[in-house]
Amino acid sequence: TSKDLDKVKAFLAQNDIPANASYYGTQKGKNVFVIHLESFQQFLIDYKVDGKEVTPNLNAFYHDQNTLSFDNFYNQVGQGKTSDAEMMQENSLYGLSTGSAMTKYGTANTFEATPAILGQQGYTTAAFHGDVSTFWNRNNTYKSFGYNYFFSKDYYPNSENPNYSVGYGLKDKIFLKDSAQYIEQLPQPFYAKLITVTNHYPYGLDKQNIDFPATNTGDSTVDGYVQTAHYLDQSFGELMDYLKKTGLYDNSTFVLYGDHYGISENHKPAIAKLLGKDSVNNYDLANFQKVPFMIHGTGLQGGINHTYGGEIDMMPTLMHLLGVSTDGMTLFGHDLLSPQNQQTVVFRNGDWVTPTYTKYRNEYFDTKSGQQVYMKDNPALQAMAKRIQSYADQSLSYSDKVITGDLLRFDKTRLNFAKVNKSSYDYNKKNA
Ligand code: GP9
Ligand code: MN
Repeated sequence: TSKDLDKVKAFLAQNDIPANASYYGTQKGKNVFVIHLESFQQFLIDYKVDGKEVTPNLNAFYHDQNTLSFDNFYNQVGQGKTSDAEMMQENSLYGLSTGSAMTKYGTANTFEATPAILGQQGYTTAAFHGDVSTFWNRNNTYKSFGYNYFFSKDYYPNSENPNYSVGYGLKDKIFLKDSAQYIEQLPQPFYAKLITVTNHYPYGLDKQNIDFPATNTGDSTVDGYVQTAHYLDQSFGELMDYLKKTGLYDNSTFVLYGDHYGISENHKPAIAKLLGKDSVNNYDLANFQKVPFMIHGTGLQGGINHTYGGEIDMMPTLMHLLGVSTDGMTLFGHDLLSPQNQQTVVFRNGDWVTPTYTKYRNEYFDTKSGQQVYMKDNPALQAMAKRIQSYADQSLSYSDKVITGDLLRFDKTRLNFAKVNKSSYDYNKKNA
């Protein structure tokens, strides 16, 4: 009911923080590229194998003076994996504790998603992905999010040719190259989301595309990861080279993020080897959940930002850079550039990270030193854990209520927000 939404809004109002005035609106009106880096973890940035960088193009981008790069940024997905990352990135709503929110609620629910909001600001919005349109119920969910266009596998030349695909879909080099052809034709300003897929478990690549040494952890499901990550990096580099030639590079803002881990916690000995450690504990595993988050724009004041945050924070951060007010929006994340950011990262299972303490799998650690800390005889930890846990639990349960109760349909406070007309969109190639 609308009373339930009032409770959610009251909770969000208690935790509301102002934007950073020196960044607000600095990217206003620019084209936006969102590049979803499949299964890409932060540890890959500047990582070397046999003295060679795995991802030279992404590393250069990460260190560019016009890139804001976050190095304490965590994935917060649950079982919905990619779709949870998308839900957070587009809506600042968490995925659900089980299953995929996009699959269960994407078709019927009301959302106030980034494409719909930017559509109202005069943007053309399009999503691109080299898999079939139905995966994670994207074909329906993107209508609810307000995407004008969704270019899925059918739209790409030769997509039926098995040599053009590996794993879940088109090879990233082909996918990004052909997507650029569509993007160039979009009316500007546009918001274009590109979801890559080659760097996906089980990290397979045809011989001719392998251009990097595998690691030798002895774990065969892990050792190909740097090879597909390197391939993703090359695809990204080729896209950037192309966009520089067309001029789109200069009048666009780029948002890059890794959606979730590539190497699961079932591979602890291999993780230890990759990190150069004898073994890994829960603190190392919490750190291993870090993924990249980078925003690049010409003239943007870049640098490596150590603020603690996660995927839920991407949308308010981007909105403010674009000069779109988030007042009245139902967002569970916070602008990572706000000087008042509370830096509380909530994992989908209720664990959390702050700059002071990390809670992971019922153990507590000093976030700075990595030392395990114990509740007993530690009043500072007790007080903080109680406060943070309550915030984490409330955030997750209120976000769940928004989705399971379809609460945004009751949102009367955002009078200016035109409701998305789902039936006005047709993503079927046959009708395009
Ligand atoms: C498939 C892709 C993979 O379309 O996006 O999703 P994931 O398995 O990473 O959740
Ligand atoms: Mn994924």
